[in-house]
Amino acid sequence: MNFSISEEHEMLRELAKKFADEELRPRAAMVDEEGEVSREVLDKAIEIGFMGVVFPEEHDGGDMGEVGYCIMMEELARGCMNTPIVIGGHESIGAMAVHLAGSPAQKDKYMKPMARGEMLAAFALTEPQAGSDAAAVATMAEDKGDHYLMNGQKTFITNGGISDVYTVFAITTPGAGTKGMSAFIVEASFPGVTCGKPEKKMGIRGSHTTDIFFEDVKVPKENLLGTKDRGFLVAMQTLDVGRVSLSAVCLGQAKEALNLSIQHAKERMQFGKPIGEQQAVKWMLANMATKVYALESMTYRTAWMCDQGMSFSRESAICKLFASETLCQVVDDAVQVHGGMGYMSEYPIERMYRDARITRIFEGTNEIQRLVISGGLLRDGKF
Ligand code: COS
Repeated sequence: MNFSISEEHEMLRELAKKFADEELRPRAAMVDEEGEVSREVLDKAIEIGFMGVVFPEEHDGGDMGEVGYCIMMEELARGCMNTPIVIGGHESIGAMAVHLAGSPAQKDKYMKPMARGEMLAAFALTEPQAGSDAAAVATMAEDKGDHYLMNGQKTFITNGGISDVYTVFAITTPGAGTKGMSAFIVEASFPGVTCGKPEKKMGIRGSHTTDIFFEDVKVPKENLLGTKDRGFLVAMQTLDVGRVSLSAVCLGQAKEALNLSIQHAKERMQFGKPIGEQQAVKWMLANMATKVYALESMTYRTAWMCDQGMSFSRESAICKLFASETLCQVVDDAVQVHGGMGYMSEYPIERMYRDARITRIFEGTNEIQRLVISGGLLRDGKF
């Protein structure tokens, strides 16, 4: 077993850490208040190459693998939750679907500008009546000979309205369930593609979440992603990868909340001594650290499995489940350690508490993760 980090990955960590310290943390409260990650910050992230870290060099990516990508996401998430969520909507799932299923021609046309960050991507699977039940997608893509005619609506799409390209899942063979869905690359500029207004959210307010509407959109035949009627597989395989990097985001936020709590426990004086000398607070910090360490270990092990080409569906569901629940427990304890200050918007913990909640819902609710995990256990008859 080798748990050491390569020199390249260490350099990437330093780069992401510096970016989080200098660009993200100082702006985090403002981003939450204004409801937007600024273009300036995104442009800087693009310039450094953060939008394509996980993709291979031949497609103008950073070739850092899933392990490198998780390192980057963890460090960025220590600075703020919003920027890695915007990057993740693009890199973890939007562009990832093209990386996993795209033809050489599609990779030439779309992957390269996406990996360079010149083209922002989003993943459009969810619909008003198709959330956890991803197979219930109603968006239709009718074969019209030289193109597909797309009609339908997607909802809660991260990076909606700011993306140049959407990876869209639509029905090509009605009545065939998961075997009748196909994936498409749909440019935002195609006539008939429109988006709704940004949703007002409890947390991660700096990321755009909108509906996307498709009205008689002519999607060229060459924009079918992967094999016709096999789009459900593309969605599932993409989400497998996305859930690992989401765990890295949870890890970064959880570490930040723990560090803020340690600092507060050392500084806050009550009964004539720092509250960190009270057993109740010591235990909370110990419990937080234990969960964070377990999360760190499973995230990087699963990212490594992904890079080795091993099967990791179950592990990525376990990661996503544990990561989001750990983050919520850790930020909840962090509020408790901070006392009244943890409840005030003036301090970062209040924002982190709100931001954390979505992680138990998006990229597959935790109930779905439990279904995926237990389904595999019962099928295999063992862990
Ligand atoms: N990798 C490869 N294949 C997979 C897979 C995966 N991770 N998950 C499912 N499949 C395959 C199954 O093996 C099955 O293949 P066969 O029909 O050849 O046996 C097929 O896909 C259908 O799978 P299943 O029968 O499990 O489909 P269900 O409709 O029961 O749904 C869940 C499966 C619930 C797991 C799926 O709908 C899901 O993940 N929902 C959550 C969606 C989500 O995460 N949304 C978030 C919004 S997008 S950010």
